[in-house]
Amino acid sequence: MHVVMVAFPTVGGSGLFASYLARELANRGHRITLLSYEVPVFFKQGVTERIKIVTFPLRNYPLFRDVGPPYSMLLASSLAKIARKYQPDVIHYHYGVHHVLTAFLLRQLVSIPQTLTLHGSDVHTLGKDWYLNEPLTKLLLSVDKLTSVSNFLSALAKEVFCLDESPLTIHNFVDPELFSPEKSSGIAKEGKTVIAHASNFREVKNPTFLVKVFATIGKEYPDTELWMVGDGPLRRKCYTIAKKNEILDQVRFLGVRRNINEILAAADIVAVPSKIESFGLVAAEAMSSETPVWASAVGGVPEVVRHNREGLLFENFSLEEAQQYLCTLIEDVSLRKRLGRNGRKRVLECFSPNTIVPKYEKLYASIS
Ligand code: GMT
Repeated sequence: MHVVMVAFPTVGGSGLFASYLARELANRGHRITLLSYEVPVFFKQGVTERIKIVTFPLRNYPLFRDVGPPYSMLLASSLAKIARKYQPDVIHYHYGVHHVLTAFLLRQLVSIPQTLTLHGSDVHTLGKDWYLNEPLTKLLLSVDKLTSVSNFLSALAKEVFCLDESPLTIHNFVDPELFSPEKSSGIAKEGKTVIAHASNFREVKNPTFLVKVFATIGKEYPDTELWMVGDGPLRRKCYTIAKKNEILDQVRFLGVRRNINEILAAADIVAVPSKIESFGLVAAEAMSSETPVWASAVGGVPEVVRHNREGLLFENFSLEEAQQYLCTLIEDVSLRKRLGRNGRKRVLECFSPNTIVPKYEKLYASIS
């Protein structure tokens, strides 16, 4: 099949997942055209065979200084050109906002099957926004088949957009070769028990909650370190909390790293304290790396990490419960080992390319 994949090129979860999916489909013999306004981060170092990256310019005009370029229109006209020239079998958009408008516009230009995957904030945050809800609700109808990355998000999308039926849930997958316990060797831990957190340090990722929890227990466990990986608006606040609580010697701010897989594999615990998460790719990546997860039981996270099986999940941001679970994980090495092994097993069974990609192939065949 020839699939045109449309995604944002940035490091966000939806763009990253679209790149993973493009690569897996290409490995299975499909032809992929990946269309974006820049080369996606994942493909900056080169492209696999059968994947063609096409970029379109985000043309602006002085009059649009404050509103930005007409992204949806530029994308629709690029897609129309590709559709007329190559007659691909299907267009697959990742993320609802902007792309539903493109899907609507494209329908006026050419006839081609279109599917769209809802990823998270396009439903639970922007989808609920009063200004966006009505247009999104109407525009979603331009897409032949909607999917979402968790049962939680599918149910929510049905409610938020008053859909007749829920989007088809196709969970995300992770690459078990890239995220593997074997990748841990590149990282020196100097005998410490390491809790790792990797995010864009936005409100929704709730990194300050993690630092607060660690601040209350860190001193009891002087051989424990908290590694904060990534960058974003709350990084400074996390630093201030750590400083105020005099735990800076145990908290390392590592900044944006390319070797996330090595860090997740080397860590003893991976922390995902998000306020909301439709799936939680980092949790699945940690599981694939045989590292137990300490996370908030929000959104689709419990569909990925099951409490006491692959990790420990605290409810309602109870500081007490979160502290208690973190202490349990720090102290109980055999529990960590058991949860870690279960995590990898679960990824191989439920969230691997071999299990998930055929579901997309089936979906494409059903609408093309
Ligand atoms: O960063 C993005 O591109 C999308 C972002 C969001 O805000 O919707 O991430 C979502 O998509 C990921 C890939 O499907 C999921 O793993 C994340 O859980 C989800 N993030 C949230 O729901 C906050």
